Amino acid sequence: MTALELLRRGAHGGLAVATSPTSAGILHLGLGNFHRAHQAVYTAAALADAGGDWGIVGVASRSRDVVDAMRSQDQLYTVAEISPRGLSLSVPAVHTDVFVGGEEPGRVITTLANPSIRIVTITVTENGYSYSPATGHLNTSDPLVIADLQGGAPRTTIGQLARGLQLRASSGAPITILSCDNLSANGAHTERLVREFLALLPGAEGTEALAYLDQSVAFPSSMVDRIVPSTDAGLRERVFCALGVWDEVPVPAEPFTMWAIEDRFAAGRPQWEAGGAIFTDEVDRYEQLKVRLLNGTHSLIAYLGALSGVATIPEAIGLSHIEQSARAVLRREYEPSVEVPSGLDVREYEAQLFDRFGNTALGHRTSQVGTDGSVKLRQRIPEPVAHALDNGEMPHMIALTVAGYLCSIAPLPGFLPGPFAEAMTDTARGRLGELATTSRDGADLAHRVIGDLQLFGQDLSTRSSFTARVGELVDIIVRHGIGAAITDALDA
Ligand code: CS2
Repeated sequence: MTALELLRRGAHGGLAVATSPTSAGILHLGLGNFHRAHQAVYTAAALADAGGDWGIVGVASRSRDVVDAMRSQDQLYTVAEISPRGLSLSVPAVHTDVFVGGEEPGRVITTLANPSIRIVTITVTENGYSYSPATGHLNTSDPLVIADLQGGAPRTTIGQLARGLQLRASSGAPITILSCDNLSANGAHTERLVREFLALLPGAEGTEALAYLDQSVAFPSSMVDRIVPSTDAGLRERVFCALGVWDEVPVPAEPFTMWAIEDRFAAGRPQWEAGGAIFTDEVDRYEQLKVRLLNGTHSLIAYLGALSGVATIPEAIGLSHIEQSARAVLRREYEPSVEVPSGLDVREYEAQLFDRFGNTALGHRTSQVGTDGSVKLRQRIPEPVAHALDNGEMPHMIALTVAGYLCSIAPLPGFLPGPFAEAMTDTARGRLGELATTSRDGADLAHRVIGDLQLFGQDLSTRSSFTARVGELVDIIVRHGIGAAITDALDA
């Protein structure tokens, strides 16, 4: 597929194709499907509306696949909005260049230091920030962080940001670093990790960069939302049938999309409002609402669904006891812990969420949402659990989510979690799996993981009644199955 072909077909077929920008103002770290169906789409709308030098240089962390395919397609690809009503295609032509950061780490730094780049956007997932989930600080025992601190071309995102900013400090050119990952207070979190990295550098090296950060670098927070599954062969075929050209890397996405951003940019920004972005002082509220009501409920559906032998989120939510559990966790346990953004109707938000979870045409997989639970749940559960317990309530459905997670990732000997749970990847799988093989029962496992290991942070490690309830539910799952555990939690 060439740009020309796409543009010609777009002109004749009514396909939305933005005009490619000639120069880049944004460096994006994490060229995955999410970025290509989210920030890229907003940027295309901004360029179509107001123009500007806001092309994107996209950096994939390690994988060559998307980079090679995009290069052979003049950096173009299709976003396929999928709903039970059908397929709607668009081509956000906003990338001026793409490359693999793991192969060219020096280029990440020099691009970041180039004064024509004025924003760095980041989607490297919760797992990509090199911090210790227990403390929230930079994980200085991670060998990759240690290597980045010692010099040479950095491999971690935080190392790349810190080294790039260090180099940029000599020009003094202002820049904005905009995290778009599901981490609470993601701007402040990213800034803290970059500062911790710089503070550990010897002599004046870090001090000068820190002074530059004080003067010229902004780290606003943002809340991003769009369900974006992975690409499969079926989608390539469908796009080919609709478009008549072969796109190797189309991105499937739900029609819904949201981006709430703190309007604190050091060197300008695209008119992302044109794509519907909300600039607000209440990003923290949007973020909590989304990370808890959407992502927290999503995790529950994923673990209960996978353990019930179900491949997709819509199939799982189609089972009445899982739907009931999802409504219970959202209403009784997540919702009371959040402050709703002004003007947002939470009942409408909830109704929309359940429509989104139920999008059968999208087929979002339980194994995808259940992946990396060790890092994701850390963002989703500790505060709502503390909120409930402090109000004298046991959050049974969040305890069930954690029990489902443990049974999926660290099954006790003799328990078979099934193929969808086994397909979930998690950096803690090895460690937790070992703990499970030597645990006496669910109570022992929960105590070791939540208490001793502090997998979900220090505060939760001290909440022994919650840990005990998780352990009880693990034992029910192991002895009587997931259905019995759901009934137990719902009836409690
Ligand atoms: C999901 C998210 O994989 C997960 O954990 O909850 O990726 C979710 O689909 C997005 O955050 C929606 O914006």
